[in-house]
Amino acid sequence: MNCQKWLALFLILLPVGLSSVFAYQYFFITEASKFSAGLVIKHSLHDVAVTGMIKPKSVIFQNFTLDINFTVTNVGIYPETYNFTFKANSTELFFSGIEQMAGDSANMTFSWNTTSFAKGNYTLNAYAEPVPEESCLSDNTQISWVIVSRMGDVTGPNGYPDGKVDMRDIGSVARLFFVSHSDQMYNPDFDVIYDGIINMKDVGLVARHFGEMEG
Ligand SMILES: [Ca+2]
Ligand SMILES: [Ca+2]
Repeated sequence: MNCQKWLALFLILLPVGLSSVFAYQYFFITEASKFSAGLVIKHSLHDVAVTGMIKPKSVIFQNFTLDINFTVTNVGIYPETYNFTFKANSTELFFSGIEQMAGDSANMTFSWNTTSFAKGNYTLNAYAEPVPEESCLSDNTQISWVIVSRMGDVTGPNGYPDGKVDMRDIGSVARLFFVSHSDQMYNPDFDVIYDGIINMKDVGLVARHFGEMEG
């Protein structure tokens, strides 16, 4: 829920109340709207938010590095000091203390080297710790996900890495041969050497690991 939208919703109620032919309805709706709007305004004064988390791809090979971008914003009306944390599952990967004037945004990039991470599905959690008197907490968290896979394993029968490198993986990359990031068909997960173009380097890397699997 975005708290600012609730404020707009309550204010819209006001004219609805005015046009009512029943005085008691008018009274009830306007008074309730004023009360609700007042509550929302009061609670929106202190409000920090994670306003962006961008991951370039959803599949990353173990031992590779994924750059993740974050934006945090002070959407309240007071200067705030707060903590930002980024976790993959329960592991804290990045921490930053933030100091912002009202309305300010900050961008951060974290390079996640997956070398010491087990292969598997990771829930990414970007979190702005609430400031005192903040009640709008729904915008303090953004969630995403990434799969860390074995080298060469980009897909499987269900569309996700399946632990083995076979013709399905090579075919998926080869089918996008010479597709670049500006093309609609471009899939960053198949741009395994992540440079904005799917070419022989990408196909070659996957092909070199052909036949490898878990166990
Ligand atoms: Ca596979
Ligand atoms: Ca590439």
